[in-house]
Amino acid sequence: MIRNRFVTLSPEIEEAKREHKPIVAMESTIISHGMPYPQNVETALECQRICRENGAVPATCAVIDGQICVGLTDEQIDYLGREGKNVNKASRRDLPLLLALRRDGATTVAATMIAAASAGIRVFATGGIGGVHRGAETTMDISADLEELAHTPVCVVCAGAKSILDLNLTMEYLETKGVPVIGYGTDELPAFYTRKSGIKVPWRLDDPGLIADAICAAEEIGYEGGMLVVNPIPEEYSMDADAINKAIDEAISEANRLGIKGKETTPFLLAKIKDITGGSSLAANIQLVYNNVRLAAKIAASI
Ligand code: PSU
Ligand code: MN
Repeated sequence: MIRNRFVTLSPEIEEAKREHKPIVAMESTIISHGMPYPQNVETALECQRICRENGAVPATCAVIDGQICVGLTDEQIDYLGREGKNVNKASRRDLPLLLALRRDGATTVAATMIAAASAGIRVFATGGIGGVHRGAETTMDISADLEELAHTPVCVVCAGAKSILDLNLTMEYLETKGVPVIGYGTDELPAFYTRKSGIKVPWRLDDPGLIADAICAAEEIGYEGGMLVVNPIPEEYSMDADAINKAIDEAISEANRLGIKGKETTPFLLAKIKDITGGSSLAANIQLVYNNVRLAAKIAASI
């Protein structure tokens, strides 16, 4: 735990730390850039409720006025949701500047892992992580989320990765960096909107308690880096693979045609896929996040 003048824990998180209660971190780029208003705010608040219902204290993270905030008020969440893309999308490389200039930033998985680790929080729930983009062999577009998983000791629970990414290369990268990838109740990497990708994961665990044991073992040996738990979207909300893959291909072609690059790529693709699918991808996205929060709370409670 690294406490300094740039990190603020909410009173609820301070108390949870003091009393050794289970805590689950959550990101805020998903609020500002990952979903439209008002579903983004409704989803973020519902995630916090589900987290509490499953025995853990929610710590949504963002940079507000140059402070890394661990635990946000409902008003702060509403602000990030309403402002949407006007808020800086804050990944690792943005943090020093946002702090020094006293700006606001919605934290990506990478930046949220840094916030969580600075508060000694070991479990983090989100929807999808960034990864190696398709065509990365020429663009070198690889999300900083993967490097963060290699270095920062936080267990991230997600629904796999969208096929806007090259899933095979993403798995290779995680292997090279020594990041454990654990399928929760599955042998396969889920592809976010669908439960299967055809790509094997190195480990499968069916019990949140065993995932907690792995986190504790890593901590005891001073293991550098985090872990990735991949949790398939519940069957009843999973999408038709052909339809969603067609929408993703179309969104990628459009991004290439418009020359979208850098940090704009992922938010552009997410919004485009939502439009192409007439909003049904958003409904699936919301449900898989809830499912991940439930699992993360159970893992945190077992530590
Ligand atoms: N994937 C999603 N939804 C998201 C993101 C990714 O399905 O909201 C967001 C997360 O905040 C993630 C970030 O950390 O995008 C990755 O952005 P980039 O690819 O620019 O690193
Ligand atoms: Mn990128």
